[in-house]
Amino acid sequence: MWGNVKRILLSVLASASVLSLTSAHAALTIFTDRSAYLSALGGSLVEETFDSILVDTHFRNTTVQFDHFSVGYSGVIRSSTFNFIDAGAPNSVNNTFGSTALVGGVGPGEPLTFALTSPAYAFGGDWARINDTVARSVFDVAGEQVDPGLDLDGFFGVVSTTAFSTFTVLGIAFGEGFGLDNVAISFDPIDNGRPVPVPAAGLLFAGGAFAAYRRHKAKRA
Ligand SMILES: [Ca+2]
Ligand SMILES: [Ca+2]
Ligand SMILES: [Ca+2]
Repeated sequence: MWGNVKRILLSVLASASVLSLTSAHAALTIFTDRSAYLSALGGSLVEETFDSILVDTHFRNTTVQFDHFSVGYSGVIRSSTFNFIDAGAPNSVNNTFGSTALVGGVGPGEPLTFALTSPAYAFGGDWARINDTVARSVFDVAGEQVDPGLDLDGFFGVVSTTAFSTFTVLGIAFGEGFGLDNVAISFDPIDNGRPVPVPAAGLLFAGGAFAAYRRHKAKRA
C-alpha cells in the first residue's frame, strides 16, 4: 500500500544551470542638469548635434553611423514619423529642438540602440517627450535599467563606473515616441565626478634607426 508516499523526482541540475555572476554591477550616477553632467566629465566629452544631416534619414531596419555611435531600429513601428533623423523642417512633434534631431519610436520589448564606437563611461543628451503621461520606456545602460521618470523633457545623462558599449531606449509599453538632440558622450573613465588620470602613452622614438637603402638605383643595361 502506497499510502501517502510521494515520489519526488529530483531533477538533475546541469552544470550550466547555476552561473556565478562575478562581474561587478556598474555604479551609475544620473544627471538631469547638463552643466552638472559636463562638470562631472571634466571636459572630456564628444558631442553629436545631428546638424550635419541635411535630409531626413531613416534608420528603420538599418543603421546610421555617426562619428561616435551608430543608431538602428528594427521593430514593428513603420510610421515615417519615427526612427529617423529629422532634418530641415520638423516632420515630427517629437522634434522640439528647432534643429536637426533624432526622433525615435519603440514598442514594448523593443530596443532602439546607440552602439558606441568604443566603450564609453557617460552618455547623455536633450530628450523630448520621454514617458509623456504614461511610462513607456526605460534606458538600458551598463547592464542596468534606468527609469527616466515621467514627462522627461530636457537633459538626462548617465555616468557609469564601468564602461559600456551600448545605450538603449527600451520600450515597456506601446508606442513611445521621443526626440533626442545634443548627445554628449565621454570615453574616458570617470571617478567621483573627476576623470581618472590615465598615464600618458609613452612615445617611442626610433631616432637614427632609419636608413635609406637605395638598392633600386642599379640600372640595367
Ligand atoms: Ca540638432
Ligand atoms: Ca524634416
Ligand atoms: Ca513619448
